[in-house]
Amino acid sequence: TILYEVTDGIAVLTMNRPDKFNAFTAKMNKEITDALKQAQKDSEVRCILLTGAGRAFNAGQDLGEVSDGNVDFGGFLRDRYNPMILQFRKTEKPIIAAINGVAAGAGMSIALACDIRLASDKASLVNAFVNIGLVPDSGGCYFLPRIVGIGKALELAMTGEKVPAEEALRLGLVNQVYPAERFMEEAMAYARKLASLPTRGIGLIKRTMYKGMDMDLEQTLEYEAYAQEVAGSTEDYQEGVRAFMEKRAPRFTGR
Ligand code: LHQ
Repeated sequence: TILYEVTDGIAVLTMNRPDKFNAFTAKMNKEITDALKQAQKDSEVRCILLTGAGRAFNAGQDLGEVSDGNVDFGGFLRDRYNPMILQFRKTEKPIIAAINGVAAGAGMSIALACDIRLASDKASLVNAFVNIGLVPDSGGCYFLPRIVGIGKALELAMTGEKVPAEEALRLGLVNQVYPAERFMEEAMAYARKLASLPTRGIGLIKRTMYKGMDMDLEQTLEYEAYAQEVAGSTEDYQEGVRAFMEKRAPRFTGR
């Protein structure tokens, strides 16, 4: 249910159940988790791009699987979704959500768990949980208020209304919007740019900034000092400074 391909240092993960709007099954949750682990291990991979096949990005949990009214919701989330969301955070490489179409429910949550969100002008985000009486899950209650602020987060979660790409851009819910006709080209160009940057430094930025959101100033300053020791020991730091002194463009290798 997931296609995994590495090109130009980018691991492209395509959620591939187009006739079901790429809705999640247990298999898909597991395959995304495994693909992220694989991308983390593969030193050739310097950026990860997550997208959906067909018209949708991801419509959330496949409701066909949970419609009989006898679902262990807590177990469902703890076993399937929570490990997947945590893996986005553990992956110390930039992850882009290339939101090609609608992202709803847990499909919106995984887009929020990515580090950068790019959207097609035909895409939309729907915090669909409330429409079926549920609570935003898969990190929805963590990421959404941190990205758009508590006021807007509560509104989106309580109304479940569809947010079109342009409005999502205005809210800071997505970083860029591109015309649908050239969406994947633009998203891949963005990914290639990220893949050419100091990968270890970026991994440390990701870890430190996310940690900073949950720590006080003093703890964050201390963690920055630690992270800088690690970043300062990379080849890319040496190359960056050398290139600056020599007034030329740096050639980063991700080491
Ligand atoms: C789908 C789905 C879908 C199956 C579209 N499942 N087929 C965690 C723990 C435990 C349990 C529950 O869930 C969770 C986490 C969650 O994610 S809860 C939230 C689950 N997701 C939703 O409630 C979203 C439901 N879908 C929609 O609201 C709409 O389909 C959206 C807004 C995504 C798209 O609307 P449209 O563009 O109007 O398309 P559509 O509704 O016509 O859907 C297209 C097809 O995709 C259709 O199939 P069909 O055979 O009739 O063409 C839908 O049935 C199917 N589909 N979402 N989640």
